Amino acid sequence: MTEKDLVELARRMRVRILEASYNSGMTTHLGGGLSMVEIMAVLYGEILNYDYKNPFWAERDRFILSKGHGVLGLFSALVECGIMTEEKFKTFMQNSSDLIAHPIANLNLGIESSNGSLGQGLSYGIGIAWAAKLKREKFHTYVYLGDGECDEGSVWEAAMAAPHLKLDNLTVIVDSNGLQSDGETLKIMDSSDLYSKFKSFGWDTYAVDGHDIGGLKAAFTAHSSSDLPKVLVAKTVKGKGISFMENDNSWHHNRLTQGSFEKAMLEVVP
Ligand SMILES: Cc1ncc(C[n+]2csc(CCOP(=O)(O)OP(=O)(O)O)c2C)c(N)n1
Repeated sequence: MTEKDLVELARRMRVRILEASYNSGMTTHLGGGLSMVEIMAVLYGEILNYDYKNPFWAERDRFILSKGHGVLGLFSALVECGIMTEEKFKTFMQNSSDLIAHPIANLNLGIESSNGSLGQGLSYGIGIAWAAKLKREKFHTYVYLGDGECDEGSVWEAAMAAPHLKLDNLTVIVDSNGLQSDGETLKIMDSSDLYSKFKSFGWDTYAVDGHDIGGLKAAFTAHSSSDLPKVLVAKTVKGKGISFMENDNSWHHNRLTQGSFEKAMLEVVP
């Protein structure tokens, strides 16, 4: 896809996120879903290897949404790339739907793993990547973390293990939007220098603007000569793309009224 196509894909994903959230009539995790959009557009539009007609394809790349509350960022990508149907996506948060506030593993829908309890996904991804190495399978594993999630000690046990195991078939994205549910990430647990932390744990480390499609593509495709796992520490804006949500943490988990929905849509519908 061209950069222009990816920008348009990201715009469509934002429309889908707003519609799904509003139609659910519920509070949903909007801020952290919107900060994911360009990263997910580049991943699903360009980087990940998958067959949208066969989500069970053994050689597909694996994507683990460790910050599971970011489901709208994931589901909007899955429906855009044709793995999840429009009909299924419309059931988001409805009674008896497979699509609830956190992902439940369901390969038919392209959902690789169940998540929601923060701090679990990196260890899970390492297990998949390590098994793939041992079995000489060629796919790549991607794990998506939040910066608030990096307060979890389990992230750092896993971060030590991946370079030790030489998992060059693993890429982590840290969505560094500087906020978490209870406030500023810096004030709750100072994780401001995640770049240096991952670097010191032995990772092939990249600092990127998480909304710059060209920069993201370059970092995802950069080839290191080493056998190290890769991490993109992506500076993002929580609520990105909707001016009144950007950096306003009341949108971490909130409900769109008709008024706020219409106001938000004006910013993403040309
Ligand atoms: C183990 C665990 N503790 C607490 C929570 C509640 N929780 C949900 S989202 C969230 C904040 C996460 O912050 P971050 O990872 O930065 O996500 P983002 O700001 O991008 O939405 C918390 C603490 C949880 N889901 N799991």
